[in-house]
Amino acid sequence: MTNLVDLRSDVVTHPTQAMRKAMYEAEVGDDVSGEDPTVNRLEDLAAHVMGKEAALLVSSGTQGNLLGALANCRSGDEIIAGADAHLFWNESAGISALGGVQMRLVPNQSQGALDPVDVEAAIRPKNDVHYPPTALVCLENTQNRRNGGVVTVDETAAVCRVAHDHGVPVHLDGARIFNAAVYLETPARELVRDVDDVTFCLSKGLSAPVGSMLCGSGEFIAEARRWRKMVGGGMRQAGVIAAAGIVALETMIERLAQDHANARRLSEGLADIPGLLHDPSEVQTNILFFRVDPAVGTASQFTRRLADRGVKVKPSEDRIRMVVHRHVDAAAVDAALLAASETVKEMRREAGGAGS
Ligand code: TLP
Repeated sequence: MTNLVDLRSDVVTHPTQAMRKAMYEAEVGDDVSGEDPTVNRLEDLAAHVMGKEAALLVSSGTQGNLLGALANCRSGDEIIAGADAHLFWNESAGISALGGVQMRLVPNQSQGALDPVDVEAAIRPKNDVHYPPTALVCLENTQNRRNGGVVTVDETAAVCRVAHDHGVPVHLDGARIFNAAVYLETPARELVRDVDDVTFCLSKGLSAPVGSMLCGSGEFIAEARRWRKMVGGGMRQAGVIAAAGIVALETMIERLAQDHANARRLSEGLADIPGLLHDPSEVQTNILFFRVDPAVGTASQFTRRLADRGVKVKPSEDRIRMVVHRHVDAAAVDAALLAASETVKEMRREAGGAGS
């Protein structure tokens, strides 16, 4: 059966026609030598949008987080991050493996923010040879594993205040920062005002085919540029990629509100399906998680059977994640809900009517 609805991630979005045209027509040069005019334009635009001095085009969000760590830390340092951080769970331990950096985890609050009290308590005392120096605090907004939860300006400021009081810089994994900005109706630059550097993705809800941006001070970006070359991320005529990124930043941000509205529709529909456990009050942006009542079956059984009905989702331990994006409209949401409801009905029948 063909896939009717792909809810695995917003990374599956294809470039728009306007992006394809811009890529076709892109003026290019050798970006490693700083000579690609389209990359330079994108980097200037990203720096402006984030209110930072400079920006760097990187291959992925993972590379943005890696360079954020490499440029801020030395081998033997320690990073403080949320226990649900993407850079802890889903980036192949790159920061530890390539940066020689240890991670100290503090709990994420329900929508993903870190408690400044926890962060302050985790900062290592200086001048004690037993401790690794705390070199960086990492935040994430929106918080992927917390239902795409939104972290507010005040919550970000509070953590930055304690980190900065101890002379520790703050890196933000803002892969989906524009989802937070649209949800809060606050410009992204406000949300990142207090962090020292931020990475965000062009290739998720914004629909560009490739690329993320790392933004920060001129000095920091110069250092990150050196590290990018070292990890093999220096690209040549990357203007072809950057052209789509410019279209993404100029035209694709506001429409994320549609994804949030469709995610809400999906969330409310899921909450009404007996046998699925889901709380719509947790959903703010385009990501949602739910569980299958254990009396009915497991997340992986549900995922397999849903795929047979043409709906692709991602199991994540005992939860199932759905991510709404540009290729999922209201009709696709309704089709996914029907498929989910029929799947659970079938599973409940087989389990002898279990689950409520
Ligand atoms: N997240 C992806 C992958 O984990 C599969 C997804 O589908 O959600 N930070 C955050 C918060 C992210 O969600 C992701 C990607 C990244 C960083 C890494 O971005 P990429 O995939 O560009 O390396």
